[in-house]
Amino acid sequence: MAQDEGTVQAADADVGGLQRALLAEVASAGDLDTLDQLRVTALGKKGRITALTKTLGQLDPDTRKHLGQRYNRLKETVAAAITARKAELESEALDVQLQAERQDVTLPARPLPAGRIHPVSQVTEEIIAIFGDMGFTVAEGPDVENDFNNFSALNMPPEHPARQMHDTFYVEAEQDGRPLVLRTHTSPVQIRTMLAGPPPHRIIAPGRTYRCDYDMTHTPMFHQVEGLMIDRRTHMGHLKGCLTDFVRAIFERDDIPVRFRPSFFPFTEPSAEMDIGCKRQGGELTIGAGDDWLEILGCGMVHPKVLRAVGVDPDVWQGFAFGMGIDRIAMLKYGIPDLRTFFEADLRWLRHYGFGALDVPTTRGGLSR
Ligand code: 2U9
Repeated sequence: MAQDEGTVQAADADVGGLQRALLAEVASAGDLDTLDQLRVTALGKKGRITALTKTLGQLDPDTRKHLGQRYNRLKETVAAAITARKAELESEALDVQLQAERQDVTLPARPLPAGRIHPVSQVTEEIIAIFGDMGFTVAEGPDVENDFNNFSALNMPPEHPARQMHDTFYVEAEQDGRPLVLRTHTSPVQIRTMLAGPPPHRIIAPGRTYRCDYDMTHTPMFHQVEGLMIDRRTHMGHLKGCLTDFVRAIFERDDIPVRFRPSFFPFTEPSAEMDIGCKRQGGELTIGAGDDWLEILGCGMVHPKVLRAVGVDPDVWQGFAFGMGIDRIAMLKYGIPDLRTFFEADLRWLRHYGFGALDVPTTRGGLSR
């Protein structure tokens, strides 16, 4: 059957008008919601273009074919216009969002929180920085220790009188038939280090230690740092040089006189206590050249029995060890009179004696402010 010319011309004109109208609406859609509404009213199941295609069934085949193609082109044209407008609107929306969430990366950083670093933490970092420069690494161990690591391996067998001096806190748990303890010194860290691997060793062990004691200069928890250097030819001269350099670095004075007095510790032989020069005047203590001495740490050559206890041959390996109270160093260095105030968590005290989070001590950049 021939194409119905009249119907075709009228429909063509309608489609042309509808296309112009729809494209104009698409172009003027101001946001994504409006555009989507438009998509539904034009192309949806009950939309205007869909309604047109439903009329095709009543037409003769030629007209149906012609108009079918025409409607399809209309559909494609409108769909393409909607897609393009959608991309435009999304890009505009992103621009608006980026503008609203704009960050000025040149603004200064937020002010640091007001917290302060505790003097014990600061001095610990200072000590780590000094020994770090000498090649010592930091070793750590648990606060709850077994009898072997805390006592027996350190030449303090059960019933040894030195054990009494430690005022030990016992834990209600046992290992190998002996109670566990809160470590009375950080020496068990050196024992663990030597059990874990062969010499040479060059470590420091800073950390919490516990003894049942409480007065102006003792608290049940305090901080120690101990050091251990084991090598084939390590001798007392190395010990003296290393610790002399250390005290001059920590107190930031090159002229501090030092002396070593003989002493006794079960775990070192020979043993010594190290004093540094100071001046006492009108109740004030100044570290450095003066007519007085101040005990600062204990040290010695590691006892052969201690080396044997951890499987190190004392005829091949030897070395030195030392120990000191970190809290006491902090008191001396920063003029803090009462040890007990360290552990009172008094904010006013901390604001006064504490350090800024960015005062990170290094031997080059300065240890303290
Ligand atoms: C091993 C071998 C030897 C560690 C040492 C001292 C001397 C010492 C005290 C100082 C003040 C403890 O805080 S304090 O009461 N310490 O005098 N410490 S030698 O000797 C060791 C440690 C581990 C394996």
